[in-house]
Amino acid sequence: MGQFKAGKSSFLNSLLGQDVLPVGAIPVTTAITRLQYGNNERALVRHFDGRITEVPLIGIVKFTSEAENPGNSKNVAIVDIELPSLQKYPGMRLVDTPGLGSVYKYHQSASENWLPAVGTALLAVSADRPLSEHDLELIRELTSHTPNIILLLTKADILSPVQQQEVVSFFQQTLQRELHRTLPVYLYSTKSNTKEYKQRVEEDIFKTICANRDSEFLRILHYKVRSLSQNCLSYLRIALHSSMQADLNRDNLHAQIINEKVKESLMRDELGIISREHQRQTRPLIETYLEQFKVPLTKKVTAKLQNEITSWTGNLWKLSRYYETWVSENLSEEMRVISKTEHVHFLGTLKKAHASFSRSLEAFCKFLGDNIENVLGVKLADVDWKIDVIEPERPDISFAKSFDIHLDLIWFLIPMFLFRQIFERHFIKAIPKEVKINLSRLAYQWKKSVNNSIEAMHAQAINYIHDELSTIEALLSRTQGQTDDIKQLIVQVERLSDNLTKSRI
Ligand SMILES: Nc1nc2c(ncn2[C@@H]2O[C@H](COP(=O)(O)OP(=O)(O)OP(=O)(O)O)[C@@H](O)[C@H]2O)c(=O)[nH]1
Ligand SMILES: [Mg+2]
Repeated sequence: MGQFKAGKSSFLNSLLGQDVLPVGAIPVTTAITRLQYGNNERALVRHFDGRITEVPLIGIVKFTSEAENPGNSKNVAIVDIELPSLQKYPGMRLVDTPGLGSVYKYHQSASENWLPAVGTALLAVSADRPLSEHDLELIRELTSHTPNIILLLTKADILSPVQQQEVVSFFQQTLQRELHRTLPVYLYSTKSNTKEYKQRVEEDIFKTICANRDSEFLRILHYKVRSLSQNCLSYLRIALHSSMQADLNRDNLHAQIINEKVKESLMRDELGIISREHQRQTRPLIETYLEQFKVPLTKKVTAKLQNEITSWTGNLWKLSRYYETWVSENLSEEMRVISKTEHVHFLGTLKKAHASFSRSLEAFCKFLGDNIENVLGVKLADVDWKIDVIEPERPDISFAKSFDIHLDLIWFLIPMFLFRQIFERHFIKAIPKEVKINLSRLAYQWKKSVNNSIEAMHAQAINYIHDELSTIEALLSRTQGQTDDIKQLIVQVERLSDNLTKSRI
């Protein structure tokens, strides 16, 4: 790797002892070129679309040089070259990359994209441009991709031995100051002392790597995965932080929107109280209203009975049956009439309960709307939360008879011609009680019916509140945080990274 014109391609040609790669005074290398051992000399051009073409070695310049493949218009991904001369480096691949920092932006991106694939990085720095800020930046980037970074001071021939030493110590000082590390530095020249330089580089770098090829490979691989894990972890921690923040915000949001004033359980309690209170008052209210009918009705029925009873014939038993049927029919009819004409007056608690439910819902709606507007700045759409007035059903007014005249059990002992008047009086005297019982039953039947309606309105109000709160709850939790998922990922990545550290080679 290295800046443009650092002498990368020249170095590799020199190492190979063969001018395989194009070199020049202007930016040249335009495609990643890999060199490795092969029985025969051959070059394979791999295109981005997956196409692979074999070209004569001499022809690779058509694909790897800027002059013949400007801006990589031929869409070359990689050129693979196989050379018998590389037999001395089994299992190793030399890679020439386009130079960094030239006017050709494409060269820059091609090399940067290669970074994650770097094994041992040999960073060429030309003696006439000793260690620029770009080189330092490249070292920083390489640090997350490989543990092996070696500096190659190229074009050493343009410096005197003293200057060479100066440059090398400048390298180390700068590295120490800027990156707090040192790196091995090798000198190279294709012009003078090439043999010595080459020998050192071969011995120290390439032969060492080849001798430990597999373990080096694993070591670099582990380093990459660890480094990747660390990068992932730092992103995941940011994600975790923001997710936790989002959870907190959401919880706060929830607490602010669904506060005490609109809490479902409290609303249920409140509506329950309204329902019970009004239901409790229904019967007394109806009974009080019916009170006014007692006296006139008693008078009317008594008069009618007095008028009709004289025509009844038979013994006491028969008389009693007549009486029962007569009272039952007449009072039922009277009750039916009252029920029909007066029932609107029985609905007082129903109307009051309706008003209370409506008020309670209105307040709930307002509080919720205010909360949402305050917290989210959104206005809740107007909802039509009208409680229907549920008309009570007309109760069935045919009452079973209720008589406590047990005298008829002994009718055969009683001579009617002596006692008939006493019995008639007895029957007539019983009328006020019958009227009272019938009115009370009417009140009871209507109470049941009215209270059923109150209960139905109660259920309706609860449904409104439940549905509304469920919708809002669902909306608030739709953006469910990913905190748990992220935490799990962090644990997985940490475990992976730990395992790699333990099996460190
Ligand atoms: N004096 C001297 N010049 C050299 C040496 N090595 C390479 N050069 C010259 O440096 C120039 C660039 O060499 P290249 O090998 O093309 O450099 P590169 O780093 O591959 O360049 P790009 O592929 O464009 O990034 C050429 O003109 C070479 O002749 C050396 O050791 N000494
Ligand atoms: Mg080159």
